[in-house]
Amino acid sequence: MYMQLTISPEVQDALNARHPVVALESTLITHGLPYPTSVETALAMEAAVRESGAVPATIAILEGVIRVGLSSDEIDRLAQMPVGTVRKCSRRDFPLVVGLKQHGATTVAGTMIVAHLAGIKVFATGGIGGVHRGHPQDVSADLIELGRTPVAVVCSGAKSILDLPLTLEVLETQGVPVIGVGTDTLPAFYTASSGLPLDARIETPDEAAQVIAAAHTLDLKQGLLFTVPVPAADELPEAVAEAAIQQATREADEQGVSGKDVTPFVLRRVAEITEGQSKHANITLLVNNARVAGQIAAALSRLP
Ligand code: PSU
Ligand code: MN
Repeated sequence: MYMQLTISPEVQDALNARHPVVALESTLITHGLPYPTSVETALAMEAAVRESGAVPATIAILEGVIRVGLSSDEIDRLAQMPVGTVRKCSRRDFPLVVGLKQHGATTVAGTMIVAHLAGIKVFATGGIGGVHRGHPQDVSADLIELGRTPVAVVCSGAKSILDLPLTLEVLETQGVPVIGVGTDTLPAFYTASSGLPLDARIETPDEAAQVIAAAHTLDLKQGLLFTVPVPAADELPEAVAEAAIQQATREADEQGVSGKDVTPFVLRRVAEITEGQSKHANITLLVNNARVAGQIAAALSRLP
């Protein structure tokens, strides 16, 4: 796929100088969090990347132009756009948004595509998409993109709105290693552990960097998934998370919500049902993942 990118001067300078850069997605800003939490969190993630010694590159499509590195004002404008005016962009959406000069918010899949084209190797987010509970035919494009695009994604696993065992199976089929950072089990976003065992564990950013460097040397083309648990003090009680998720997914089914609308619908309902209890966990893990991704990118740029 050939795409024309507009890279901010700061990000371009960092890439030219081989300084660490971390990509950040925009769907969590437009479809994942309510305003103004969305913009506050996006800016806090950028700050956390900087504190780790890396340059943040928030990725989105504005009036059909694929942008790598947004200003704070642009992030704020994006966050304030009415939901219906910004397309949620995975691989299939790029020709539409670019061709028709629309606004687009990139998902994990979409952000991986752009990050790779820009030469950015590390990307931080909250949770990836997966296989939906009760709808095993609804497989997020994130899983397929992880199988074909060589970017390291740092996240807190996936929300248990998803069928996590099936999600791990698809990642295995796609050839994606799932690596616990200081954990043996798959984090479940709001809660530190799903109880599902992972077959790889590392402890330090340097180890992560070695794995990423090996992946690029081997040139097998797949992505890597590094999973970081939500910090213990900010975990949501599992019973609270589970009850909210069950109610939200039931409502989605009852209301006939389908396709790309399912995840934003469930995210919004879970936040409403837990009345902001989830908000704190959500923000903390996003900022923590941005910090860890910055450390990994910094470690990567120190390798010979
Ligand atoms: N999970 C979250 N928060 C999010 C998303 C997922 O906890 O904001 C967003 C990400 O952008 C992810 C996308 O790539 O939803 C997945 O959507 P779908 O399930 O439609 O593939
Ligand atoms: Mn889906």
